[in-house]
Amino acid sequence: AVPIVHIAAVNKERTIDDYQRIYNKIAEKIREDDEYDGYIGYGPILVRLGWHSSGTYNKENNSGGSYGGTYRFKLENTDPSNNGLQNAAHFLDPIYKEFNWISHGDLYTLGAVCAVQEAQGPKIKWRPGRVDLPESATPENGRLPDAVNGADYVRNFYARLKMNDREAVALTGAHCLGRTHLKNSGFDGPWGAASSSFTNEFFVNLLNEQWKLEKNAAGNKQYDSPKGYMMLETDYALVQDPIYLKIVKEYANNEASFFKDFASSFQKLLENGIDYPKGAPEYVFKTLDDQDM
Ligand code: HIF
Repeated sequence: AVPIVHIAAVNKERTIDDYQRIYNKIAEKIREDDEYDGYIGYGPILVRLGWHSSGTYNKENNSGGSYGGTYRFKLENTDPSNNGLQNAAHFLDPIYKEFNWISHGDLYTLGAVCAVQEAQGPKIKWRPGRVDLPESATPENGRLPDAVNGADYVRNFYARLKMNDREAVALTGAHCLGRTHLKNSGFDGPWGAASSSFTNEFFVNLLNEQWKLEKNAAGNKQYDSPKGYMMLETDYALVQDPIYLKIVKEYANNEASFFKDFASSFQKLLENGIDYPKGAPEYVFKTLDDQDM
């Protein structure tokens, strides 16, 4: 088969200021619509949309991924793995209306980068150039991960996204954000106390809480702690596998190390499958705080 090639199309008319304006609009709307999901706000679900629109990537034939913005097509946005993400897509609708020159893939990924940074997470380098592809480019359902699995599955899943063990563990730290919802995934509860702040709390809780495997109200197994926190089986796999465990301990003790590795792994996740021409611009956005906004 002919390999799929997705070359970033850089719009020479646009500068970092144009994208920073979109970043600021998203950030201000996160701040304004703060009552969403019991005052967790829209940040976590925007991170999930950015990653799910990228996480369909398959390194075997370079298909899927964020490039084509195919989440906007029904086949992809009705994948049961994407339950609940319409809230993030609707959040972005007015932003897209105002800045309709941006591609969907650029918007979904920029939303995730904005949400991580505004939650006090690391700065994540971001590059424009994704192009809206036609519906025929939509990947089939079933490429997103299933949480009822152990370390072997996690390792294989991340390998399809070209992620090694360190990158897999670093990425999983994003589960400090948000929560699981029975009506979306059949799981219930948050991973920790600070669901709207990006910290290394996920790793600290994984090591320090008293976890018990239980069946939730939907009949699905999850690990629960006395404080009301939860872990998916794929999360808990990170303390069951000795190679993963060593990295979990490192990140629990060294937030800076987690931030550094998360920033590079998350950029890679959002850019999988895209070829950037030499000299393609790479941006680091200012937070609203940085701008005294
Ligand atoms: Fe998640 N993830 N994720 N995830 N995820 C959920 C929610 C969030 C997996 C399963 C789930 C990543 C990897 C994996 C976020 C971010 C990232 C939910 C709950 C499930 C079941 C959805 C719901 O019920 O609303 C699995 C199996 C993964 C791979 C093994 C990434 C690394 C951690 C790549 C990642 O960045 C975020 C943020 C949420 C919270 C969404 C919310 O609405 O609060």
